[in-house]
Amino acid sequence: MRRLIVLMSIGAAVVFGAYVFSNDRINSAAFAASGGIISGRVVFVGDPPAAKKIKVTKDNDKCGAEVTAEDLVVSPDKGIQNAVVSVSGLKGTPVKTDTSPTLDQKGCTFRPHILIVPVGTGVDILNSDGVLHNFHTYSNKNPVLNKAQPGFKKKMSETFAQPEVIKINCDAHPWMSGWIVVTDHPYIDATDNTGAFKIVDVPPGTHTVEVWHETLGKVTKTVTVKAGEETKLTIELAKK
Ligand SMILES: [Cu+2]
Repeated sequence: MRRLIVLMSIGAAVVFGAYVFSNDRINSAAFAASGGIISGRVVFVGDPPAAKKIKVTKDNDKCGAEVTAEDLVVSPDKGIQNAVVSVSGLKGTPVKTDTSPTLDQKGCTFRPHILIVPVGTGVDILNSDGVLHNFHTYSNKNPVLNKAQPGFKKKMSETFAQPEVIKINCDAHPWMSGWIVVTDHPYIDATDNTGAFKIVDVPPGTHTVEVWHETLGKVTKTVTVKAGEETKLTIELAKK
């Protein structure tokens, strides 16, 4: 009996192992066939200006005495945060997460400063401050939104049907600004606080990578992607 149990265990392990192995092989084969990765950093050329401070003139108990301007955020090693990197001319379904994309109004700033949103997906607009905000979009392709969000209204949901880079402001706090980037494809990322980005599953071939930053403008770069490989880029932006 004991020997039988041992044999059964070995058998189960072999079957389980074979399953895991074959599953891994299928996954890696699918990845290799489907595309490569474009990753890297967006960096500032020259000496970055010191971060600007903006005086907070109301709701100071929730928003503090000042906020740091986010129109140009550069790390000590010159990585530019909040640049949007995308691959031009590719079609695909945007990456959707299990939870709704979320834009919070916190400390009288938009968090995150740049939110990438798939077309047609509900965006939760939160009010963590509990003060009156007024959400205002400056869009051309999507309807303009100009909505008061009183302190008691913790959440609003909005959907954007057309791909567009939309500037957002708060009419109650003029220093509040951010961006909603509505995308109809998955080949897009915003740089983090080190200036890093990563775009996965890019079809093999030669592509144009576009970088956009709200005050430094746009640059493009040609890149060749190979299946299953990671292509690293350093993209430089300078003050115009
Ligand atoms: Cu506000």
